[in-house]
Amino acid sequence: MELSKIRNIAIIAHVDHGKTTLVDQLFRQSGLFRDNQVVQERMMDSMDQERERGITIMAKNGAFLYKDYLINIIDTPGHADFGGQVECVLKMSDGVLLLVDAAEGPMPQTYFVLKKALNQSLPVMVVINKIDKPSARCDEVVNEVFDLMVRLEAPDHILDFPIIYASARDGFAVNDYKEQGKNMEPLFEKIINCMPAPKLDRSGHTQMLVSLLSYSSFLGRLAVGKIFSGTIKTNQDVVVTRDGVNLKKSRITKLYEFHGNEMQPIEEASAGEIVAVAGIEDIVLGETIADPEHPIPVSSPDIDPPTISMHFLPNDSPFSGREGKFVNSRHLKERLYKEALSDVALKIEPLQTEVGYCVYGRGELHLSVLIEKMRREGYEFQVTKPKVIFKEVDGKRMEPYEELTLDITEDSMGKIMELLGERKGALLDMHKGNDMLRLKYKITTRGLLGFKTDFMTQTRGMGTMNYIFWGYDTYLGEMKGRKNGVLIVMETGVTTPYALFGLQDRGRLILDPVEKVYKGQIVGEHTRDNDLVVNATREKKLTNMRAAGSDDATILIPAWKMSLEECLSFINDDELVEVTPQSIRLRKKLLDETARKQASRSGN
Ligand SMILES: Nc1nc2c(ncn2[C@@H]2O[C@H](COP(=O)(O)OP(=O)(O)OP(=O)(O)O)[C@@H](O)[C@H]2O)c(=O)[nH]1
Ligand SMILES: [Mg+2]
Repeated sequence: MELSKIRNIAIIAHVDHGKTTLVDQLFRQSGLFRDNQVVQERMMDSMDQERERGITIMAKNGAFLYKDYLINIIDTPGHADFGGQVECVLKMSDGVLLLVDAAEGPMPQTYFVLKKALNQSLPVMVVINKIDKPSARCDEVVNEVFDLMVRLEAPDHILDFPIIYASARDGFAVNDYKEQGKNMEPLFEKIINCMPAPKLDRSGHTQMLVSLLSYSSFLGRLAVGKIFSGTIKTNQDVVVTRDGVNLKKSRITKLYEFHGNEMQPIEEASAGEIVAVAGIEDIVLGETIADPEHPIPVSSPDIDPPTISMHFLPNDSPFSGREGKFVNSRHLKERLYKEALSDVALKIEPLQTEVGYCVYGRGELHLSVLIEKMRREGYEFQVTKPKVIFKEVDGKRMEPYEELTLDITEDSMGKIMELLGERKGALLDMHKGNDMLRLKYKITTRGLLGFKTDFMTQTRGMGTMNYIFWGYDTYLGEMKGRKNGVLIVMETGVTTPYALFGLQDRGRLILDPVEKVYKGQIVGEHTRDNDLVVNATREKKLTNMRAAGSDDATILIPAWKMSLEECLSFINDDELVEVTPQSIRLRKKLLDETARKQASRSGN
């Protein structure tokens, strides 16, 4: 494809503003599918967890033809925890579509992704999406986007951004939102007219920057990226390098281009095109595939540092090895390091004091998505409570802060403000929107850990919360942890309805009857602040006499089934979450009561 006929566009936005839905419509209306072809909704969200959670986790690219133009489109995740990928994939694009919800306006992540695009000097086209919403306020939102650009010190030519209005859901775009929309034609036209073609040298030496990595059991490791210079051919000898000094020899065995979200084999591709290379097993994000005679790397962007960490330990619970396929520390190590190769925001370090790994990431969701992914692949392991990463600056302890934006109804305001007060949040701003109240807080990342669960309960799922990394600031001192102790299983066995019934007054139970449990496992939350060892496996003494009505008494309150995220925010430092393909159990790190007492006496 001629360079002037290529457009490489990344779609960036806040969570849920409609990126993946827009990509669907662009694919559909470009005539990529047969009329009768059944196409899944939000097609780019192809991972299980993406479909279940309704969010994009991995950035992905796809391509389609419009007239005689090749348009590569990169769908990015909107959630702050996956922001590292946005920084990375922007290197493939020559321009961005900044999507903004016509009712919500710019949100924290809009600011973050726009900043990243401006850092890379990419031209921006603004798409005001969801104009079908009755609460849409297009003119105001355009002004807010303009103000945001000014705040970010965008240069004049970017302040003059092209604007288009759309309803990705209803499949139309219009240049004037008062017009009646028909289809996506105006958006296609604006992309080819307002977004630049790549300006690269096709006669230069081969250079392709790896911006996305994935794995297919069929093809092995797949490296996706833009060719920055020259051409790439199958059977070509190349080197893989990050610094131009350390070179790994390799060969291109399989080369692919994209059609929709599928790949088709090709023999050759040239600068400006986005392609996938299969079969280079040790290739890593940010590396360049280059000409062996002229190994010049393309610079890759600096990625924001991780803010939280968690220990991943091999499963040493008494039930270890029963439910998973991959159980030992070698499996754990290989899997974690493999993940870090394709996720720039993830860092892994071996622990000094015990067998296991410290995993650094961008947030609770980032790490819990990884845990869930590994568990589904058959891994068994244990994790500790997430911790934030502190820094020493001039001898002073600093900790990470987030800017938190909440949209809530007025009746939940009191409770939410109280909760954030306990977590040492500072209210920055409060104003009333249509029927919601918007609160802005500056809060430590530590204070925010586990807040989502409380927030959802207090707002009965009606509120929305968003946060972005604010930066490091003064350490705020001790933070109150969990108020309650836990109920701990006294001996290994099977829970009985009789025993659980007897425990209901002591606290909130998290296990059902007839579950296998081990000594030291957590069976519930105590009503008081101390831990209590209880008998959860007691059988009822059989008597010959049946007391009238006594059997009816064993009616159990349904167990509190915590999600993985809830478990992670529930546990204390001396507790672990045991994860297997079939179960999520909570346990004391030290299973033995005497050992726990000794440890607490010696202050460990
Ligand atoms: N009313 C309305 N809803 C829309 C429109 N576009 C998308 N939505 C809805 O908004 C929700 C989020 O859409 P997605 O396309 O998943 O949003 P996203 O930006 O890809 O979200 P993340 O990838 O998680 O950041 C879905 O329920 C869509 O149906 C639109 O134009 N109008
Ligand atoms: Mg999406």
